[in-house]
Order: sequence, then structure tokens, then C-alpha cells
Amino acid sequence: MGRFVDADPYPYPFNGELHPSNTVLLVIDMQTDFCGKGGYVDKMGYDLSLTRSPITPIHNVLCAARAKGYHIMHTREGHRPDLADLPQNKQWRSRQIGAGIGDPGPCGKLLVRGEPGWEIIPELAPLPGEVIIDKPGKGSFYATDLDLVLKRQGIQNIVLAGVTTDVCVHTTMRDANDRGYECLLLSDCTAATDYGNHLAALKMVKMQGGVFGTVSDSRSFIEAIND
Ligand code: C5J
Repeated sequence: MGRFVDADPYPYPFNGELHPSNTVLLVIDMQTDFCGKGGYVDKMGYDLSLTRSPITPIHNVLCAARAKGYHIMHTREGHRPDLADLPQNKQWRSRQIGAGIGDPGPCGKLLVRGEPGWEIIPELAPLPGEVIIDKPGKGSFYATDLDLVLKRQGIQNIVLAGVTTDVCVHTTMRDANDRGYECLLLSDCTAATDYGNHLAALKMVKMQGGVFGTVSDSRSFIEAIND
């Protein structure tokens, strides 16, 4: 008999092969720039209480997954200090909305590697030995070595958490699904800058019998791995 997480539209993973050795908890972009005062999302004027809402559920899932020996990985979105990897249209678009990537802000240059705002928030700080993937884009596979690292570790299952549901989390989940990884999104461990978009993004995953994977929550995931 396999191990499954109670999830919608199907119990996760499809084959019941849920083990610490083949499963990673991937925490996406829980940086000050996305959920802290003075960061990129704050500069754009969005409600920080939305992107901060997953902090406690992610903390709970991290503790449970670490205790059971599951793989843990984190991502950070950010650009080189000289902005050589910042597409011109991304810079232009961010300046239009008053949060120019690479421009100075209260937490240093927005979305720039090495700046205070780019750091993962202290509540969810990676532990020594946990892989951190630095990415210049929305997806965690684009222009990174994530796929190489996952393959080297024999990982088949990706449990997704972090922000934002409709942008970096969705882009990563779609790409992971295309690559054959079995994906689970924890609904209370993710959030968007717009609550309607968060709900729509969850709904999109579940179409066609789980076109990008399946959706559960922190409580069900913790229950399943402690069972
Ligand atoms: C965005 C992200 N929204 N981490 N990045 O630009 O979702």
C-alpha cells in the first residue's frame, strides 16, 4: 500500500510513492521583496498581508518535512548587481508601476542579488545544506540548474509552497509538470497579490483531472507524512 496526501482532484502522488528520498518541498521566493515592508511588492502598493499569509503554514510544513528527512529547496528571484541579466522589458514594466527592478528602495536595490530585500525572510531561513536556487525569471527551471539537482537526487515529487500563486509558483509548477515531475500545491502555503488570482490559479491546476498536478493544504500534507 502506498502513501497518499488527501488532495483535490486526486490523492497525491498518483502512484502512492511518497518518500523522503524522492520528494522535495520547494519553497518559492519567500523573500523580503515579496512579503516584507519596503520590498518590491510593497513598493508596487499591494497588500502585504496577502503574501505574508503563508508564512506560518510554510513554517509548519518545513518543520514537519525536515523532521522526516524530506528534501528541502528554496528559490530566490533576483538579478545580477550590474543588471546584465535583467530583460529591458522587465525593467521598463517594473518602472511603470513605481517599483523599478534595480532601483534603490528602503531594503536596497529591488530584486537584486545580495541586497537586504532579496534575502529569504528570517522566519523561513534555509538551514545549512538545503539547496537554494537563484533564478532571474518567474520559473524555477529557466536559467537555473534546478533540473540537474533534482535528477541527481532522484526526485520525482515536488511539493510547492511560496509566492506568488499566479506568477512564480504557477510558472514553476507548469514547467515541472511538463518535465514529468508529480506536483502538489499546498493552498494555504501560497498566496498572490490578488486573492481572486490566487483562487483562479488553484482552480487552473485542478482542471482536466489535475492538468498541472493536484492541490492540498499544510494540515493534510503534515498528516500524511506523519502517518
Ligand atoms: C513575481 C513571483 N510576482 N515570485 N514574482 O514577479 O511571483
